Amino acid sequence: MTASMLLAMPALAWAQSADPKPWQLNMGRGVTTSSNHAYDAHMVALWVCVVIGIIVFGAMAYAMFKFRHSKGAVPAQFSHNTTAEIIWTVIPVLILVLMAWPATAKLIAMYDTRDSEMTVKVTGYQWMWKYEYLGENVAFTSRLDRESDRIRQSGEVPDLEKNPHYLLDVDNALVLPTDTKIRFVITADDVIHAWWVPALGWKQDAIPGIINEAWTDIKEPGIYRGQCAELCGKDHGFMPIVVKAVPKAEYQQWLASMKPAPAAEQAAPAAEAEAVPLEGEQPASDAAPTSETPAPSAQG
Ligand SMILES: [Cu+2]
Repeated sequence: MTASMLLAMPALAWAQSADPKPWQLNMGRGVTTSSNHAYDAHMVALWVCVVIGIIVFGAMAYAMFKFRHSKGAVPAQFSHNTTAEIIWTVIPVLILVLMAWPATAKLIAMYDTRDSEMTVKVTGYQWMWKYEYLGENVAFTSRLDRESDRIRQSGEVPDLEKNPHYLLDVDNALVLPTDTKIRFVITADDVIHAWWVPALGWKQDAIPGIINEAWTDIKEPGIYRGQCAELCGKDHGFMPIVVKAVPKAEYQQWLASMKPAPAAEQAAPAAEAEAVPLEGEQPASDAAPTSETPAPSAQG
């Protein structure tokens, strides 16, 4: 029934597929290679724990019932058994190595940003995000949507029915193409923030003066929500993240619509010429949130 419902309402299913559900017990699978790796590693660890739990508690229960005092059991007299100690040391070490091997491979893959097809620079500010599509001349800020802001300022109790994405909506979503290896360079302009969208499978610190890297490849179109994950000041809870993943063709259309109009491009050289006498102010304007020019270091 769930499958037919998903087929009947693809848009709705996409939009909600990655959100946590009430009473959800397990972690979400997410929609990227990294998130699936994390999910797989988690499931392997979970089942290893389940098997160990069954063996250990089973042996304990068996021993308690089989060798109880009322049945005439006599306590063992030995205090050390070298063979047993070697076995119960070696087996856990082997289990840990077997689990660490694939986990390490996945971790290395998570940090391999080579062969990415595009780069988005993410900058954290108190209290919003700025996104720059490097080399595309497209940049914008993304902040808490007005309705969420109104509700939080008014003191009224938010209603899940009326505002299902209270504090999880923004004015400008980060639009990304699906089936594309996207590299992120992540930094901040004031304090440490962290860019976190659970469905993508990772979070990355945004630190002033440092550029961190990450990458993603979103498999399914949809809306994926996240939040700043580093306590960054009084409005830390009010700088959500919304990623809108769309098919490649739709992304290209969107990107074209975001580029400055040709008229504005022609006007740009004149504006630059006027700006020349202000050379001394250059460092300040570099740091301003409105700067359209990506930092050279971010492109390397
Ligand atoms: Cu923050």
